[in-house]
Amino acid sequence: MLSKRILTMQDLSCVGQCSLTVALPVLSAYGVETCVLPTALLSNHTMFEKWSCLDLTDEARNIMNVWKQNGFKFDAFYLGYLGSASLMDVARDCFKEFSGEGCKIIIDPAFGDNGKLYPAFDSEYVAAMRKLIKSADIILPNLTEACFLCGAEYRQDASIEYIEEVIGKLSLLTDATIVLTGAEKDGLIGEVIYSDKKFSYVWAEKLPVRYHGTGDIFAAAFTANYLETASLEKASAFAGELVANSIRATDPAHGYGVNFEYALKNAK
Ligand code: PXL
Repeated sequence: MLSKRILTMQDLSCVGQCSLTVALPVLSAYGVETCVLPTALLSNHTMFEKWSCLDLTDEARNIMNVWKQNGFKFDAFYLGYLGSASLMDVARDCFKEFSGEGCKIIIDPAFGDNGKLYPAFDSEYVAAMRKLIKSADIILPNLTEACFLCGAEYRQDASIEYIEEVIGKLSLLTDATIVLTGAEKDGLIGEVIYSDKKFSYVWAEKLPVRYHGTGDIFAAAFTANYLETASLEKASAFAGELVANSIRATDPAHGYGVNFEYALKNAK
């Protein structure tokens, strides 16, 4: 049986249950051949007080030169935390060089949460991402990222009407389908999806705790399921369930990520 072959581009945080250490196991568990282009090597993710970071732009160029000679192609690209604007040029060149037939580009902007940018990022990074999402088929921003990208005010208790207004603004910047994650209403959490100029919604019970790294689990599981089902709603529900099960399995004393390993191991 032929499985899809994906290239995921994001950082390798040695400690932290995020980016590549999440994407690889999740995509593999769901039957996707997962190739990686690590964008940066970090001691740990940047929600810890201290971290080190080696940008891998130069090595990515070396890797791509060899890939070209080997003639590699991919069925999809899935991008998460990149680390610097120069990696976005690398990404664009990857799309040009290594897209197989019908290749899908899925981008999680992965630069902020709770109304703030992650510590390593600034408005230049956001501006570069604003350009990169023009190449995407699907983007997976949370509300913070959507607001930064389109210049809207971030509102903590955003109504669905406001979220739709933000998505409307964001859709002026890209033709990509927009799957806005972490929307909330009436005790529920879910996705507001904007595709072919129409909105749809996927809701689940909102759990009373929030943890770091759940966006990366959502994006990896969404990508795996979407490649199989081609359904935005099914992929969102599937990914939301893995996130919820991971949160349920997490000891609150474990503050830097969620127990997705348990959820994956026990998935039916
Ligand atoms: O989970 C997103 C993420 C990925 N990679 C690194 C991060 C973060 C969020 O802070 O710091 C290095």
